[in-house]
Amino acid sequence: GIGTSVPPPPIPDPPVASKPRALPKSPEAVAPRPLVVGHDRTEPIKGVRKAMVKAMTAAIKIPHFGYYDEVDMSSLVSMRNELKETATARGIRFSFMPFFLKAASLALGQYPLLNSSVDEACEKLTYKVSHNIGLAMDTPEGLMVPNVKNVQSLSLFQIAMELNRLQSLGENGKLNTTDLTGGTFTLSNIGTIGGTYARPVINPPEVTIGALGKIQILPRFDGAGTLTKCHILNVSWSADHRVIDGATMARFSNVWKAYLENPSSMLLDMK
Ligand code: CAO
Repeated sequence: GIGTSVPPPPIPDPPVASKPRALPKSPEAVAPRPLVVGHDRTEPIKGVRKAMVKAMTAAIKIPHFGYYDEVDMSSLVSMRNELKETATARGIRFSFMPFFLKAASLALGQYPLLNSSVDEACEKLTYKVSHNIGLAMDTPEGLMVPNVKNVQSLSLFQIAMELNRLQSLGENGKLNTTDLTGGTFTLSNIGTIGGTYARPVINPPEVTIGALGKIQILPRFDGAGTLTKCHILNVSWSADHRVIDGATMARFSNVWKAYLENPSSMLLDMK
C-alpha cells in the first residue's frame, strides 16, 4: 500500500565453482517471468521524425540497386594521421569524411549521371553542376542530412572546415534550410557507430547514396600473395535503378575506391 516500501530481494552471492562446469549444449530452460513496468505510451510523430516519414515513404517507391565492395584504407589511415596533426594545429577536426567526400566528387566528375536528380514522375533527369554532397548525421533531434556545397571546388581542408561547422550546428539543433537543401548525392558514415554493410535508402530527388561501415583491421593477401594487416572499409551503394544501371554504379565505385586506396592519386586530379 501507499507509504510502505518493499525492500528489494537480496542479491545472492555468485555460486563458487569447485571445478569448471561444462557449457550446456543448449540454453537452459528458464521459466519466463513477466516483467511489466509502467504503461504503453503513444505520442504523435512530428518534427524531424515526421520529415523522415515523408522522405522515406517517397524513397521506398524507388527501385534500389545495391552494390557492395571493400576498400583497403591502409595508406589512407596513415596519410590521415599525418594531415590530422596539421589540421588540429589549425583548430579543425579532421576525420575520414573529407577523403570520402572528395573521392566521391572526383569520381562524380567521371560519372556525372550519379550526381543527377529525377523528378517525381521520373520523366526528366537533371545533371547537376555542383557536387553538393550530403552526409547523414545522427543528431540529438534525429537523422538530418546537411550537405557540403561545391565539393568539386574545395580542398580537403576546406571540406573539413565545412564538416566541422555542420557538425556543431547539428549537435546544437541549429542546421538551417540552406544547409539541409540542395544536396545532389549522399554519404552515410554509419561506421562511426559500427557495422560493415548496410542498405541505405536513396534521398530523393537524388539517385545515389553510399553507406560506409566501420574500418576494421583484417588480414588480406597483397598482390604478391603475402598476408598483410589491412584497414578494411566496407561500402554499400544504393542507386535508382530506373535511371542508373548496375555497370555504371560499379564503375563509379571502382574509381572512388581507387582514389581511397591510392590517396596520393587524388592529388593528381584535384583542382
Ligand atoms: N570507421 C572507423 N572509424 C571512423 C569511421 C569509420 N567508418 N568514421 C570515422 N571514424 C573515426 C573518426 O576518424 C574519429 O576518430 P579520431 O578521433 O581518430 O579522428 C571518430 O571515429 C569520430 O568521428 P566523428 O563522428 O567525430 O566524425 P566523422 O566526420 O567521421 O563523422 C558524422 C561525422 C556526422 C558522419 C557522424 O558523426 C555520424 O553522425 N554518423 C552516423 C551517421 C548515421 O546515422 N547514418 C545512418 C543514416 S540512415 O538512418
